Amino acid sequence: MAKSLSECIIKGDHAGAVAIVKDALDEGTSAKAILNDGLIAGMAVVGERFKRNEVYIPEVLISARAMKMAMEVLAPRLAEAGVEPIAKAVIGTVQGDLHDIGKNLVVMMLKGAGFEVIDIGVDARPPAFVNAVKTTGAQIVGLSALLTTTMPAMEGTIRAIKEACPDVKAIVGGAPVTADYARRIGADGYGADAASAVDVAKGLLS
Ligand code: B1M
Repeated sequence: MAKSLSECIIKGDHAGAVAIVKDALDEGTSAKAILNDGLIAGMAVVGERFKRNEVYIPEVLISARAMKMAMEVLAPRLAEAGVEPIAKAVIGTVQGDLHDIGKNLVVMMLKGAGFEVIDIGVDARPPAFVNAVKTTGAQIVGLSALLTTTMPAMEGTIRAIKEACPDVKAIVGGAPVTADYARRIGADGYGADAASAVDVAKGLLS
């Protein structure tokens, strides 16, 4: 099951992925094994290939759709089995910035890696981040910016988040953002791309 399910996710075969999940559940395979060994394992391969520029955004989106449709079948069984997400992450595009294609890819990759993601959308003001982190108890908060003019909003947002929730780990990313800039504004991590953001988030949890 696991290998063929992973293959369906990698190829973006949503009908195949849904069918395998249904069959595996009927055969008594645990929801956790289906999630970890099939779905997450498949998305991990997609993430690695994306980082190496072996696949591009359309392929990632197609794989993410297959993962999403398979998860719709699996989610109730995961809840019944009490399977918890590996962590919660709040993510948004900062105030003044409407770009969300990259942020949405980060959301998909995080979900694909087993995170529960609270997506607060675009043009998110600092209080929106703070409230979302407080109400959900998220361990990770992600900020995206695509404009040089909205990069400074990251600094103020991180300051507000850290003042209100000192334990949450903040990751930043987006085309104009660099690792050096991330350090200077007090972020805990920087993701050069969506797959790296997942690696960084996992690293900050451990
Ligand atoms: Co805008 N725009 N745009 N735009 N736009 C850029 C960014 C720009 C570079 C184009 C250009 O001039 N060459 C330029 C910015 C220049 C600058 O600041 N130096 C620009 C501008 C100027 C503007 C407007 C000001 C234009 C205007 O109105 N005069 C305006 C601003 C609106 C606003 O936000 N207030 C504007 C508007 C728009 C559209 C609405 C038309 C549209 C956005 C649609 C949408 O997102 N729903 C748009 C688009 C599509 C672009 C380009 C063409 C593509 C951006 C994109 O989606 N890239 C862009 C030019 C370009 O890049 N070629 C451009 C693909 C995406 C997957 O990449 O977002 O970098 P990216 O995400 C990557 C990584 O950066 C990383 O992972 C992703 C996947 O690997 N990443 C993270 C992203 N967030 C992360 C968070 C993380 C970790 C990693 O942790 C939390």
